[in-house]
Amino acid sequence: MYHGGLSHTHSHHIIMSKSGEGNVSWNKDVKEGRYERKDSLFRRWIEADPDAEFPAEAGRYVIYAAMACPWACRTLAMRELKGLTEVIEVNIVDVVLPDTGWTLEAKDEGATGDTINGRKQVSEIYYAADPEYDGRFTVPILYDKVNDTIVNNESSEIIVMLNSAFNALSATPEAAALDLYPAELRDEIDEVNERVYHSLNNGVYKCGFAKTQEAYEEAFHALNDTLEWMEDRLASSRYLVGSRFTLADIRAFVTLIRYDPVYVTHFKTNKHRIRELPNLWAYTREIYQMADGKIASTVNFDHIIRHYYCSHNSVNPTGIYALGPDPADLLKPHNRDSLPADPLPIVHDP
Ligand SMILES: N[C@@H](CCC(=O)N[C@@H](CS)C(=O)NCC(=O)O)C(=O)O
Repeated sequence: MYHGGLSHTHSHHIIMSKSGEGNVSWNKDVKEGRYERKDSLFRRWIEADPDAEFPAEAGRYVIYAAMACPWACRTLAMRELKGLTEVIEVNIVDVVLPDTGWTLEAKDEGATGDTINGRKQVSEIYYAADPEYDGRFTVPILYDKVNDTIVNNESSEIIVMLNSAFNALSATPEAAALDLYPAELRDEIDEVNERVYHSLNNGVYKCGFAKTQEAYEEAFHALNDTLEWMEDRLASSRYLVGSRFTLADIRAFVTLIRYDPVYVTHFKTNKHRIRELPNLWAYTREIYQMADGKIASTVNFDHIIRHYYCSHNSVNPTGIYALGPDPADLLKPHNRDSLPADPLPIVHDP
């Protein structure tokens, strides 16, 4: 079983230290001007085995997510592709993230509030799971109703669980069979993920939250090198790891889809727009259109745009949000069919 880079034991009391500052990380987790994302601290696993500590069961687990959040939306895309929408509930936080942390007041269209316990703050879920919790109050959260606890709050691990632990409960045999982390490709997927995580997924945040020119420039160059490397790779390869759509593509997509409307301006990642890199742009459109719009259903531009521009007061004090570009562009033909692709055994609902 894959456990990611860190142990998933409760070592967090050692890792985390008390901080008197606000909860949100973009002001707090900065060292010598560089934004340093902290590791997630709940790292337990749901397993197919009915005797496991957290066995896969219908109706037992809930994902708390922000539609704005690229990390959370990885897990929502997997839940859709794996036919698990009737098996795992989703609760959506409010659009704007105040200094005190994510709220669950169903303030915005598309925000559900906490339909399970009626909690108003994401931090309350963390304290229910661990009254001594001293880490960040992030989404996504994979929550267990039976024990009122958090199983895991690290999206890169939640998507691996969703890929295989719930297969017996998937809506269709095709969705159950869908394997986006096949054993024979894991080394290559992990290698791509490593680069894409540091320089792209987290790289855009390092640009946006940098507090020195030097830190910004370092992140900016690494980010653009990776985008250019991906653009080259996608000239002859349908997906990031050859002809097979994998977790590497889901993980890249959630950042690419936010790039032009948000990161280019808000995070100053303006060397390229994805729309000007033909292969990356066509690749982004293909994924958006994939699987009868199942992935597109996890993309909410209203939440994405308002969240970023209106939450990060230190980056954008006026809270004015930028309106472009037209998201309808995503529905233009992707023309990637000339590159070989393994068939994606998902598709229609029963
Ligand atoms: N490594 C985590 C990162 C999650 C994360 O940073 N989520 C952001 C939203 S995009 C968050 O909840 N931030 C609240 C905070 O930093 O206080 C994962 O991939 O699950």
